[in-house]
Amino acid sequence: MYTSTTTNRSSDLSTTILHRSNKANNTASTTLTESSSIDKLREKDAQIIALQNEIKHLTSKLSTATAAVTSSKHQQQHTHTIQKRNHKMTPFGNVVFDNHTNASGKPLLLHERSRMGRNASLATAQALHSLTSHQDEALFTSHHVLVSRILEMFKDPQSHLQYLNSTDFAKDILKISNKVQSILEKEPRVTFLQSPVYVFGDIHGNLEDLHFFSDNIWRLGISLTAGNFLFLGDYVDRGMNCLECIAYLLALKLLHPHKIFLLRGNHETRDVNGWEEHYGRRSFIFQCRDRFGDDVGYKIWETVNQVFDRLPLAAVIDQDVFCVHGGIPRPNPNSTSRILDILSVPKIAGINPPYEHEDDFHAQISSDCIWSDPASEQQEKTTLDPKTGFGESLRGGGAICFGHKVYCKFENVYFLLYGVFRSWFILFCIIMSGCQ
Ligand SMILES: [Mn+2]
Repeated sequence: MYTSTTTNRSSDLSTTILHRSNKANNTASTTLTESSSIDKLREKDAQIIALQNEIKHLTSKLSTATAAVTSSKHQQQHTHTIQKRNHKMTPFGNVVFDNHTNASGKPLLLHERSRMGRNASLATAQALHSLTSHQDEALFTSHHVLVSRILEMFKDPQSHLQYLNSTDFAKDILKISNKVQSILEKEPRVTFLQSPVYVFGDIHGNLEDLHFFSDNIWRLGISLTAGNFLFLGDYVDRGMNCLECIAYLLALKLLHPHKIFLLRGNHETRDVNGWEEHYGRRSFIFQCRDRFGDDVGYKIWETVNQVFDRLPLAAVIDQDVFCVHGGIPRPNPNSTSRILDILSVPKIAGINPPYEHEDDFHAQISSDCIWSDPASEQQEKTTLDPKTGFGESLRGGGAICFGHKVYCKFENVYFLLYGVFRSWFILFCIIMSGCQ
């Protein structure tokens, strides 16, 4: 603070003092303003800190929410993957077992068979399933020991002539025949098969045909070839190697009962394969007796015929393809299904000649299966009964032929689309739409 000494100066001084006083006032004012500003600044700082905290809180909340969304998405993807992995494969389309049942306990087999695709290797899956049991493996091994000499002989018959003319071969045929008989007794008279299936016509004692098939179709062996193998009958007579052929086929049946299926032909009857007068050296009975002598030869012939007595008469593939050696049998007036008629034939049937237990109806059904023929165009016009579609065959002896009308009426319930009748009528097609 200053004090004035003169008026002017006093005035100046006063001015100065005033000024200074003002300055002092200003200073005070400034001090007050600064204090207020600091307070405001502090207030602002507090607001900023509050805002920063809020931002932090919101950021944290946002990141938590983002993490939750990401986690949720990931979880959904993960769950989706698990659901996909846990998606169960349908039992049908892979393997169909006889013991599948629905909720009411009824078998699903027939229903599911209709849903199966043909391209899937169903039979292979079935074969793999059949190999899972240790008991089966043991059985397979014991059977393999029994048939090993026959399988070796089949590879090169010329180097096994001593065995083929020995009693060992005769004993092997008898043993295999007895075992195959019990396998066949468990099979129904109509075999229901799943594709893929190889279907073979008459073999007729022709070993070269069997070699051709084994070299080209089951080159790696039956067990390593996908699918089933169906033979339509007529294994003996006409050819010179009836014993070798039937021994090999029965050996295959014994080793692979669920892959090899043998139907019965008209030559699998005693009246035909014992007809030496007609077939001479090419008849089955002649070859048995010529090879092993009358006694052992007759025993072989009779035992193999007992196997023939037990062969199934027909097969149905995928409920589409009906396979039989001869043809469609005549219906019984009271029958609802020809398939059921064939299924009702006794498990042991001589046919020609019949056993005492075979009644007339079953004798006719089984005889028609192995003997009947598709009618020619000429027979269609002249021989056939217009009501039934059946007529007398040119073969005589009670054999019949069947025409267009028979196909149309045949098992339409089952929607059978194709028939396989005799080797020379392989894949005889029936177009259902043309059969109204
Ligand atoms: Mn034939």
